[in-house]
Amino acid sequence: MTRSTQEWQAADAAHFLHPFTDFQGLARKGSRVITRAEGIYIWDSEGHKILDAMSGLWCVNVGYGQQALIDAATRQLRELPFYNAFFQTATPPAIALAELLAEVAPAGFEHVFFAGSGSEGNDTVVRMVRRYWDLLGQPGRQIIISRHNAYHGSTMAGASLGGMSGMHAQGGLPIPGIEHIQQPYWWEHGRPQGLTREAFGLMAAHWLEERILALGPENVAAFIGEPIQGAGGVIIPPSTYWPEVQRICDRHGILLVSDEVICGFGRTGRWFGCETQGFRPDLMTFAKGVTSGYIPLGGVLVGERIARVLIEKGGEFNHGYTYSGHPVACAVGLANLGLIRELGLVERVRDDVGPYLAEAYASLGAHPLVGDAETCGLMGALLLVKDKSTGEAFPEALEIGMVCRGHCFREGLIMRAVGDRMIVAPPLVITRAQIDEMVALIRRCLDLTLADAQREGWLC
Ligand code: PXG
Repeated sequence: MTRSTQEWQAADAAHFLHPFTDFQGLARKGSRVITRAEGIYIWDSEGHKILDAMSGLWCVNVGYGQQALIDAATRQLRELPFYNAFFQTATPPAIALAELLAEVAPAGFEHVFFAGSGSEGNDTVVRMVRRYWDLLGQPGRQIIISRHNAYHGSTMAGASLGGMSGMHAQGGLPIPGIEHIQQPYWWEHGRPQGLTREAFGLMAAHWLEERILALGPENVAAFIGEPIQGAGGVIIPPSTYWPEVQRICDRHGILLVSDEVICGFGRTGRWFGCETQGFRPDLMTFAKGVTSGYIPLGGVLVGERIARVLIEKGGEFNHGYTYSGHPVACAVGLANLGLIRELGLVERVRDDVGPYLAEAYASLGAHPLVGDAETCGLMGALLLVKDKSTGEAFPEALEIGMVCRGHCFREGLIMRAVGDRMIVAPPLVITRAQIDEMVALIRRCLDLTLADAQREGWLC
C-alpha cells in the first residue's frame, strides 16, 4: 500500500492515537512515517536514511533485517501460529525458549513466566512477589520499593512501580503498596554535596535501608530497579550502589528484582545488566531484546528461591495472559538468542564496540556543551550544561535537549533527549566505522546546538 507522506499523515491524525503523545500537537505537525529498515538504519516515507542510535526503542539488539528471525517467524506461522499454555498444554517454541533463557541467565534462574511485554512482566512481578510472601505465611509483606525517575511500564502496576510523576498524575496512580526512594543520580544528589561518586552510591543505597526501616521490614516485599535507568536518561549508578543494595535486601530478607527490559540481552556487555552491575536478583523482568523487538514478548525469569515456593507450596497461581508463551514470539526469541550467540554480540559489546564507544564518548566529553559523558556497554549519555566549568544547567524552560534533538532529526540521527541528557543505545551489531559515523553526527548536532545557544545568548 503506497500513499504519499501527506496521505499517511492525514490518516494517522484521523485515526491513530499514539502512545505518550499530545494528540493535537502531533496532528498539527504530522508524524514522521518510517517505512523500512536495514542493519542500523531506518528510512522514512520521504526516502531519508536515518541512523537509528536508539535501536527502535531500546530493542533491536541484532539490528534490522536479520533473515534468521524472519525465517523462524515464517516457519512457526505455518506450523502452529497460536496455541495457549493455560490448560495443561505447551508448545515446543515456548518450552525451548524457557530452557534457553535459563541457560543464558545467571546461575539460579531455572524458570520463566512469559508475558507479552515489559509492562505485563512487571505486573507479573507484583503479583508473584506478593503471592510468594502469602505462601510463606507473611502476607503483611506487601510493599514494593522503587525509585523516582524509574521506568517500569505503562500498565497500572508498571506505571505505579515507575517513578514518573507525569504518569502518576493521570489515572490515580500509584496503586497502593508502592513506595519510591530517590534515584542514584550523582549529578542531581551527590555532586551538589561534594560527594565522590563512590561515596554517593553508598548514600543512595542507604536511602533504601532508611525506607525499609521506616516502613518496617516485615511489611516490605521487594525492591525493584533497572540496573541502569534507561528511559530516565541512562542514569549509570556509581559502582558502589548495587552491591550495597544487595547487602541491604539480604539483611532484611527482602526480594530483589532487576528490571532487565532494556539492560538484558547484551546491552551492557553481559547477558544481563545485573551481571555488569554486580548483583544477584531474585527475579528479572525481560522484554524488548529477547526478540530484538521483531515481535512482542516479555516475561519474568524466576530465581529458585521464589520458584521453589511457588511450585512446592503453590496450588494455582491465578495469573497469565492469552499470549503467555506465544509460539511465534518464542520461535523468534529462540532465533534471536541463537543469533546473539552465533555473532558473539555480548562479548563484542564487552570487549570491542563497548570500549570503543566509551573512548569516543570521552572525546565528546570535551565539547563545550557537555558537562558529563558516560557509557556502559552500548548505552551512552551526554549531559548538556550551560557552563562547563561549574556544571551549571540550562534553564528548564529552554528545553535544550529538545533543541539538540531537533538538529538530530534534521541531520538523520535518532538520539533521544531526556531533559538535558542526550542518550543513545544503538543496535549491538554496530561496527566501529558506524560508531565513528554516529559520533560525527552527534558532534555536528552538538555544534549546531552550541551555535543556537551562542546566537540566542543562552550561554551568558
Ligand atoms: N521496564 C523497563 C526498564 C522499560 O524500559 C518497560 C519495563 C515496559 O516495557 P513495555 O514492553 O511494556 O513497553 C520498559 C519500556 C523511552 C521508553 O521513552 C522506554 C520504554 C518504553 C517506551 C518508551 O525511553 N521502556
